[in-house]
Formats: sequence, C-alpha cells, structure tokens
Amino acid sequence: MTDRPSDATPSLPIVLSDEHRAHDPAFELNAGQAISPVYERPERLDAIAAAVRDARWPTLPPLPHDVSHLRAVHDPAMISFLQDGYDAWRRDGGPEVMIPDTFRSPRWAGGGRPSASPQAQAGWWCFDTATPIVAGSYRAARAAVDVALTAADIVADGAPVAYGLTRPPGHHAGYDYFGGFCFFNHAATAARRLTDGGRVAVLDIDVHHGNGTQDLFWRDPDVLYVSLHGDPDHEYPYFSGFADEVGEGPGRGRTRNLPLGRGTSDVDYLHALTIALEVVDDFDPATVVVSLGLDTSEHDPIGSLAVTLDGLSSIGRRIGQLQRPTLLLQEGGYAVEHLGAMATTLLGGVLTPGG
Ligand code: SP5
Ligand code: ZN
Repeated sequence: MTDRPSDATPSLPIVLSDEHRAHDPAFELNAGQAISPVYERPERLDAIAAAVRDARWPTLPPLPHDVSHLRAVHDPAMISFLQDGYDAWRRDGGPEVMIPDTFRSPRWAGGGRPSASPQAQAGWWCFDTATPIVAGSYRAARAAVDVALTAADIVADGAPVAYGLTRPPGHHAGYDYFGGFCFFNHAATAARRLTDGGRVAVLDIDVHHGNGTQDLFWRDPDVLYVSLHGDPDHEYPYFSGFADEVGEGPGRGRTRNLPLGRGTSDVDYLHALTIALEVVDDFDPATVVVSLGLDTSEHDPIGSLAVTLDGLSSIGRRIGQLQRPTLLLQEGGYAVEHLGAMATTLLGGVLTPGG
C-alpha cells in the first residue's frame, strides 16, 4: 500500500479507499439528455489513484471517524435518509436507480412538506435529477467523509499538506439538502473539524460554485469561503455563485465569489486566483482547505472553462506559495483520461511552489 516517495518532489500523504466504487449508478439524468453518460463514475478516482501511485507518493487508507463530525454539518434526518431511504424506496417498488421526479418548490403554500412516500422523501432532500442513488451510495459517501477527516487529521498533526481522494464529491451538499453528484459535504466537514486549530479558509476551485459549502458557512466568521467558478449565468448550479453573495450577519465579508466567463483561459483564471489568494492571505487562516475540482480543464466534458495543464501547474504553485497548512480534497473533474496527469501536475506545483 505504501510506496517510497519520489526523489524529485517532497512527500505528500494521500488518503484513498476503494469504497467509492460502491457508488456506481447505471445512468444520470442530465438536462436534454434522455439517458446521459455517467459523468461521475468510479473510473475518475481510479485514474487519479493510479497516477499518484505512479508518482510514488505515499498512500494510506482512511480511519473510521465518528458520525458526530457529519452531524456537525448535516441534518441528522438527511443522514438517516441517505442511510435508509434507498431500501424504503425499493420496498415501495421503486426502480434500481433512485432519482426523484418531483421536487418541492419553496413557493408552495406553507412551504410544502414531504409525505411518507419514498418519492416525497427523495424529492425533499435532493435538489436535482443528476444525483442517482444506488445500493452502495451511502457506503461510498461515508467512506469519502472518512477519507477527508483522515487527511484533515494528518494536517492537524503538523503535515504541511495532505490530499484526500474523495469520491463522490461534496461541495454542492448543504445542511439539509444534497445534489450535484454530492451527498455529504466532506470539505465542510473537514473545515469544521479543523476550526479546532484556528480559522479555516476554504478555497473552492471546482468549476461549479460550491453552494453547499457557501451555505454552511454563510453566517460563520471563523470559516472563509472563496470560490472561482463558471458564472451562474451559464454554469451549474445556476442559482448561486453571484459576485454579490458575501455572507450575512457575523459572516458578512467571509464569503467571496469570483464568477468567470465561458472559455476563461489560463491568464484570466490566474488573475482571478491572485485576487482569491489575497483574500485568503488577508484572513490569515491557520489551515487552508482546497475543494479541488479538476473540471476547469479545457478537456472537461461538462465544464465551461479552458484551463490547460500548464495552468493547473501554476494554480498548484500559487497555492503552495501561501505557505500555510493545506488540505486538498477532490471534488469534480470528468475528463477521465486526463485526470491523472492533471492531479499530479497540480500537486507537483503545490509541493514545489518555486519550481
Ligand atoms: C461536483 C460537481 O462537479 N458537480 C457537478 C454537477 C453538475 N451536474 C449537471 C451537469 C450538467 C451536464 N450538462 C451536459 C452538457 C454536455 N455537453
Ligand atoms: Zn464541479
């Protein structure tokens, strides 16, 4: 399991588990595609795992963590739904892939409420059609949280940087909702845990706005949320990530959104990243959590930006130049054949910021 670190770059502990493969739905429902390709599939993480093993970075399995960490960021009733809702759906005659077709609108009189039907339960907690649930989804999602918390512990114990290979992703999941291929918000869970050691900045570089992470820390002065993403005027999740969303109450000014235009190239991306990193540095966090989406890539099948491999190297180096304890957690990125090279290139930049 554990490999010798390479001579070329400093060592990077990487936490990974095969449990993610238990989440392997046969299809997704994406807009305008009757039955679409499965973008969020096990091969994504397997590709990154193969590349980091080739790079001879040390890998280690996750340790189980108490559910109290998860309950610090998610409604216990949603955790219960994700644990038991699929079986109830199946007992009720529901098909093998659980995807709701009916969602509550908050404009229904009184806000609406879910009946006892498994259909209602699914449409109550989930906010989109592209997040299929199968028998192993809960197990995979819980394992991803353990991966994130294990990597967080390594940073809390003094490592300058650690990488959690989390799948399914997490940043679209909020306190009492999930969607966007995400079930549990492992970056938020890790950030919450890391506040034991002081202020935490979450830097979200997934191409999609991390609406769940933003919501979870919206009023929190101790956790900064800074995101670079495709402008919601064209990019999922369409309803958040606007530049004027800055947090509220004691958290006002502790949320910063930098929406980017279609086709944004390396130079424009790096310009926005410079601004984002100044905001992070001004906050003076004890720890930085990076929501590491690789779907900013020019090769990504669903992302709208055009970041190159060179760009990812620069992004990594800029993050490394912060010179702060850093926890990297995998989010999106769907160009499977490019993911390994993209991940190792970005990580190489983080480890050798002067290189
Ligand atoms: C974690 C993460 O990256 N979640 C993203 C969820 C995006 N879901 C909507 C995907 C829309 C796909 N549109 C297909 C366009 C094909 N050209
Ligand atoms: Zn994404």
